[in-house]
Amino acid sequence: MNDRATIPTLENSAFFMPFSMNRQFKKAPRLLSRAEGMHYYTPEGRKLIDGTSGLWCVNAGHCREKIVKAVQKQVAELDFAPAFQMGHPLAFEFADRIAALAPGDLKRVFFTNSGSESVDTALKLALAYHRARGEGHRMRLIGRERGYHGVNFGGTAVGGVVGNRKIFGALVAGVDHIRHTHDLQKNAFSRGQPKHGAELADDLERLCALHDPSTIAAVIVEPVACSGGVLVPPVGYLERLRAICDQHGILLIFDEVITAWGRLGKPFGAQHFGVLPDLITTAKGITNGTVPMGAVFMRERIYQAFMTGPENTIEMPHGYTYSSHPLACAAGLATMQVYEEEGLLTRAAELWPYWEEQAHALKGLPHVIDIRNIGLIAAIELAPRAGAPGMRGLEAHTKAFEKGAYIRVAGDIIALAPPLIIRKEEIDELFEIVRGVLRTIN
Ligand code: PXG
Ligand code: PLP
Repeated sequence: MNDRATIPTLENSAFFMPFSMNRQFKKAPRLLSRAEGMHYYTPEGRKLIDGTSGLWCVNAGHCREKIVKAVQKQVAELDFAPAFQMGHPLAFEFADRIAALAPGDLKRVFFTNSGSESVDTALKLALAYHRARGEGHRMRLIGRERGYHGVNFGGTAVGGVVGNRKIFGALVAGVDHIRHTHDLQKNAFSRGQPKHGAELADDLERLCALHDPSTIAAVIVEPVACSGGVLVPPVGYLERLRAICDQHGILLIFDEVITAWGRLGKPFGAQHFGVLPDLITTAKGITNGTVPMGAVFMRERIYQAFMTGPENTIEMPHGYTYSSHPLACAAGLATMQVYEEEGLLTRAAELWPYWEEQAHALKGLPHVIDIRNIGLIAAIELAPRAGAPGMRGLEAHTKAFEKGAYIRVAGDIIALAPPLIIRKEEIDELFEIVRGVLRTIN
């Protein structure tokens, strides 16, 4: 029998919610119980337009039939297969499928289960690569202020969002950070890449001079820093970082957990910017958010550096129980099929001008101090309320939920990145809701 008294209410639920205001949420929950295409539905049946692709991951829209069917079929056929010293065919097929989309010679793929795991995997690969080549003295890892690289130890250490690191102690030794690129005085209301700030990449030269470049293994940056508030790289900035890394033998890692899989109008952000990193981390859209998965892409020389020595040795003592999980591979293959059939990996480039126009049309609304955009991403930055930073952002989030849109905020910055299937009428609808919300925030 169902004894109601033993069913926990949401208010005292055991669930310790991630990155959430637990107590506030549990008193006034915002629940989602169903999704389809561009929309979420609440348990009461209210329809919400999805303004941030879930958490930047549902690039083809929700509950796509091909992906659903592929996962259903797979779970009934091969639920799990060990990937250590064993394999299943879909893992090899999926690696080859996504490697074909990757830029340059980044054609070798290591599977993980999330962006955080991809980041820590890439950092470990960088350290091990240098060691394999006799440069084990390269132990330092460089991140960037306001960068987000997930929540595992390595990613937290190279990350630069202060609130995400300060309570966790010393983290990982030998980490330093270059400056972020956000400069509203020079670049407010930029469309696409801001004009000013390529020279901020020279901050890496400062760290090279300080630490000696021969101690630095890798630099990790997001081509567009999304979680930290949508910071679009200034024109020439990424090229300059690449040149400095080349000059000093430092590996350049692009964390493309958000920018990969079509967000900028190409399969990878690196292809949009025309800058080739040494490693790329991905996750999220790789399975359209359906089954957790991540993948690290590396250049051939990195892979080959490990393929030396006797063949009866494990070349990379790293991997996860669920690396190349059959459900994730099935979901990923179906996702790539949907992306290809519907042209979704380039659709952001087509929508870009319209998206940009509609985003910048919000200029002049109360508290709006910046609007910036790239690909199918836009950010609306609000002036913080005196003495209460983040409150305007929080209000925007909850009011949008009431008015029929799900959107993400980072502090007082509204971040929009809808599924790549969005139609122009839906772009209008999304910005109309945001406009209505902004009019009511004091
Ligand atoms: N790197 C980057 C660049 C990311 O954006 C991660 C690593 C970590 O991925 P996992 O799968 O471990 O969460 C991310 C994740 C937001 C938001 O609204 C962004 C992320 C996750 C949740 C919320 O900004 N990015
Ligand atoms: N902790 C223990 C005790 C384990 O046995 C394992 C994996 O076998 C792990 C952690 C790592 O788990 P995963 O491979 O899912 O990351």
